[in-house]
Parts: sequence; structure tokens; C-alpha cells
Amino acid sequence: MTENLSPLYSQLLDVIASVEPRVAQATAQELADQRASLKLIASENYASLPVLLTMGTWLSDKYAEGTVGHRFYAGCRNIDTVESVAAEHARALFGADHAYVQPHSGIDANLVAYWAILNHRVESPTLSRLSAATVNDLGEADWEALRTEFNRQRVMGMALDAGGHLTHGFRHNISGKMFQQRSYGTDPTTGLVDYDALRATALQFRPLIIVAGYSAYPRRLDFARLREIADEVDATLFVDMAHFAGLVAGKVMTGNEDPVPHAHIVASTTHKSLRGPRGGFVLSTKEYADAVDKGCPMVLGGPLGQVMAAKAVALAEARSAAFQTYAAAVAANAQTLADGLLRRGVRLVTGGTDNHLLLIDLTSFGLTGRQGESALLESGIVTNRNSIPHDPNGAWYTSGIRLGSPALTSRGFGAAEFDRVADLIAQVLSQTSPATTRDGGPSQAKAVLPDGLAARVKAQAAELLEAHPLYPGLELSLPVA
Ligand code: DSN
Repeated sequence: MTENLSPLYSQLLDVIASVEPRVAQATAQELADQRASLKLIASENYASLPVLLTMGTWLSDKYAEGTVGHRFYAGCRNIDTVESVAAEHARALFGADHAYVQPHSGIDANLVAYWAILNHRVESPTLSRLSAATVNDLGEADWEALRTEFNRQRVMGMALDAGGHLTHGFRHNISGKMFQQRSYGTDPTTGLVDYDALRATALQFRPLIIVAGYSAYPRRLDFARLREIADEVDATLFVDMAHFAGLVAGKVMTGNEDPVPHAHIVASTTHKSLRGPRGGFVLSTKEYADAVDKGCPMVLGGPLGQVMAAKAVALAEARSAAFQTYAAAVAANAQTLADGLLRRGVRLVTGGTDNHLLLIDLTSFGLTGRQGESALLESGIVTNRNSIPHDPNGAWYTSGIRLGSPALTSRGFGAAEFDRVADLIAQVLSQTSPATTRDGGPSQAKAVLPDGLAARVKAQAAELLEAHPLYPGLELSLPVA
């Protein structure tokens, strides 16, 4: 159905170029760049053309603050439709009581969740006094009281260097400012979450919220166990499934590994393994639904109608049998990539993966993450550097490279291709060395590759990429610089 879209896209780029040619050029170039590189960034993917097309419409031009049927603006019937359809698909796909599809990003979705939990759980004299009021009635003195009351609340999330996310209580994020925070890490020997240690911390710290979820932890979590711990300390279990939502949607993570039946609130992005437009959503039990729906205007700007529409299209795609096949391939391909790297002497945090991502420990190569990332990029392999637990090189240079299988799986890569990708990565990392600084020591930033290596790897990558084209048949007539 998408084969004949070349003339349409070329016309669209012409229209854009008639106003600002540099934007048309950059848009065309981005497609060329994405086609020409091995995309292994664990949080990225390729949305389908129907999803991308849905975002480019006049649904963008409508304000629709509020919720379906209860808007602060007139004339919202079509936004009501797309929001309802997206929420209906999200509820059905994940088996959730309630879905809120307005968040613009994962961080926004997490803010909605935090706000909903505070709103629902906290004995706030100020909130009780104002319970009948809308948020617009709060005066500065009320806000000052709320800040004091909410600030005593505690959140416990996975440590950033264990694979957690900034929004799980990190000190340079609002979640680390709003709450008193304590993190849980991973076992120093196995690299795995130690549930007994987590429970002991929870019993001692008594958090209001336990956050589970990760951006760089290569293993599945046991949400039934986490809920038991949360119940024991009367905490709300909030799961951020942004990274692995596609594996939940595709029924790869079921039972104890599916957060939705176990958590009170689940937040997610739509654009990672779920392969939708950039955006977020929140799922909750019935008891949190009203509080979740207060996301806009409490912590969100007006919902983006065109993006909610694209979420509806992506969620409809994710309900198909084909998506389940895709999700199973994402997990199998990550496994193949991990096995291929291990066989070639590359060390992985936790010794492997059972989700969609893996984390290379570069310390045995004597490289920083920054050097590994740039050597791979020069060779046509796009990854991102990432801290490893107790990282000796800090959060900027790091000692790790994070890899993920969702994007290349969307291009149709299977076991044979992922094994070749492992070979290319191992070739680059094993032959790269740190550059020498002016004072003769090893640089943390610059890497040196042997002559011709990057070009040879790029050529091999190109063979794989050409065999699995991105958006096959889509040709743009605009000249690419
Ligand atoms: N930026 C996302 C990631 O790369 O994991 C998380 O926010």
C-alpha cells in the first residue's frame, strides 16, 4: 500500500522547499542518513509510513486542553475521536483499565504519573481544602503549602548507572528535586536487580512510590515481586515501560514480566520498541484514572491532535499478529547480537540480554564509551555511549556502549544479519585505540582506527543495509546534498 508514495513525498518536499529549502534538504538527507547506517540505538526505531503521514495534518491546528467530551475549547469533536480511538487501542492492547494518550514524551508521561500519585495518595491538608477547586484556583500560598507537603514524599527508583532513567529520581531531574530519593542498584557480581536488597531498602526508606523500569538494563523485571514489595511498604508501584513497551504489546513479556496487571500506574513512550510516533501515554487502574486525566493542564501543554492520531494508527498496528512476530524477533535478534559479541570476546554487562538491549563493557578494550561510540559511528554504526554500573569514566565519557535490536529488526534483519553486525562491532572495537593527548597520556575522547578499517566496515554494513531497504520503493526526487 505504501509502494506508490514516492510522488507524494517528492511533492511534499517541493512544497516545503518552496518556503524553506534547507528544511526540505535536511528532511531528505535524514532519510538518506538513516538508510545508510546500522541504527543500533536501543531507544530508536522506524515508524511506518502510515504513522508518519498521520502526523502531517491539520489536526495540529486545534487546541484541545481537557479530556474527551470535557474540553476548554469549542469544536473538538475530531480531536475527541482520535483521542478516544488511541485510548481504546491502548486499553485493548495492554489490557489496562484506563489509558491517557496526551503526553508529548516519556518524561511528560512520567510527570503525569507522579502528579497522579501525589494527587491520589498524599494526605495533603492543602489539597483536601481545595478538593472542589480546579487547579486554576490555587493561589501562590497554596502552591507553597503543596510544595512543602509533597516535598516530604519519597521515591525509590533504579540508579542511573544501574540502567535507570533520569526521571526515576536522579538529582538533576525534577523527580530528584520534588521527592526525597533513594535508589536501588544491581548486584555487583551478577549485574542483576537484587530483589531482597531492594525490599530491605524499601522497608527502611518507606517510599510513597517505587519506580521500576530502565533505559539501559538488559534484563526483564519481575513485576509481581515488585508489587509484593510495594504492597508490603504501602507504596504505589509505578512502572516506566518506555523501553520495552513493544515487547509487552507483542506478548513477549507476559505473566510476571508484564507490568500492566501488577502496577498501579504504567507510563511509556510510543516511539521506541512500540514503533509509533514520538510521544507518551499513561495506563492506570481505575482508582488512579481521574488523577491521571488531570495531566493537562497540570503538567502538560495542550494535546497534539495529529500525534494522538498517529498513536492510534501505531497502536492499531501493534494489535496485529505481525507485530507479535516483530516483537519476538526483536528479543531473538538481541540475543543473537549478544551471543555473537560474547563469542568474539566482547564483554557484556550481566553477561547477555533477555530483552531488546545490551550493554557492552569497554573496559577490557581500554576505551571509553565516547571513543567506542565515535569509532563505531565512523564505521557507519550508530550507537550511544552509556554508563555501566560503578563506571570508572563517569557519566560523560562512560565505559559502555548501549545497543538495541528494534530498529534493524524493523528493517527485516534476522539472525544471520545480527551475527554479521556483531562481527563488525567486534572488528571495530578490538582494533580501536585511544588517541594520545598533547602531554603523552591516553585521551578519553579521541580514538584512532587503523587505516581503512572504517571504510571496510562501512562497505560490509552497506551490503546488509541494501539487502534490507528502509521504506522500500520510496524514492525522493529532491537532490540529496
Ligand atoms: N532518551 C531515551 C533513551 O535513549 O533511552 C530515554 O529518555
